[in-house]
Amino acid sequence: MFPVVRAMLTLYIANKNYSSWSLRPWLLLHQLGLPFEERLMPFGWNADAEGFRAFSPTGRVPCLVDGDRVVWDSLAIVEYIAESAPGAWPRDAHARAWARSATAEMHAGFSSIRDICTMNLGLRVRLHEVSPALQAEWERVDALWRQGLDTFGGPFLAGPAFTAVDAFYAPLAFRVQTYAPDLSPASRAYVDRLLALAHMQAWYAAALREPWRDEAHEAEARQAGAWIEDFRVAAGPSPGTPPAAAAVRPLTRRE
Ligand SMILES: N[C@@H](CCC(=O)N[C@@H](CS)C(=O)NCC(=O)O)C(=O)O
Repeated sequence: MFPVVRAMLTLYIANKNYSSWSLRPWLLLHQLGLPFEERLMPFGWNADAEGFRAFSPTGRVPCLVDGDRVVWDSLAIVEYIAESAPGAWPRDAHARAWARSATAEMHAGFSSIRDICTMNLGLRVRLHEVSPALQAEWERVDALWRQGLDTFGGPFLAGPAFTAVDAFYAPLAFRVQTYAPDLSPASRAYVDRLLALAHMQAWYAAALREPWRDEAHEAEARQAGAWIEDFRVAAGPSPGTPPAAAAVRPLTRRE
């Protein structure tokens, strides 16, 4: 019996400057050293036709394609990866249960952080106001991170290795960089560790090089606060709608 050789994984993502959900499986795959092809589809691509539905059943990213299998939603993708990569979750059962709970909390919650402190990597923003709901969510994040680091000994949330729970909170590290919420020294040090990872730096550098501006995301960031700095390259032409023949042939980039 020959082992089944599966096709190369293909991960569809959107703009690195904006797409927090895309970062999660992208980072986990890289941290685990699993090869995959990255297809970056800027917001607005194919907008006049079916948009991201050309490759994703929900019209959203991330979306993983493995031969004839399509896996959508970041958490489903992480679980799919974990089936063939045991390091995706912590080895220790207690740490694994905690990591899964914290991951689920991120996946389903923190709506104020997501709505107000939207991901926009190149910006540094002074918020107009920090509502009680937003403050409470940052305090919850801080408590959760401290609990994981204290309980499992760090340097990552569920112990010595980077796992899926770190991938799920990685976009918050970029949001801390942009919006500078008050955090404990332990959480701040954890953010610095995430930001120092080579793959986080590669994602960040690529985000700053993107010339595309998605007006909906830009408007959210304008509404949130005053822009202190914008480190992105100058805005260039929008990705527009490719000709019909090329409509399902997305841009491909490899890092
Ligand atoms: N629950 C989904 C959320 C995915 C999501 O909202 N993705 C955004 C980009 S970060 C998207 O594709 N938006 C496209 C749109 O709204 O048209 C997941 O975990 O993957």
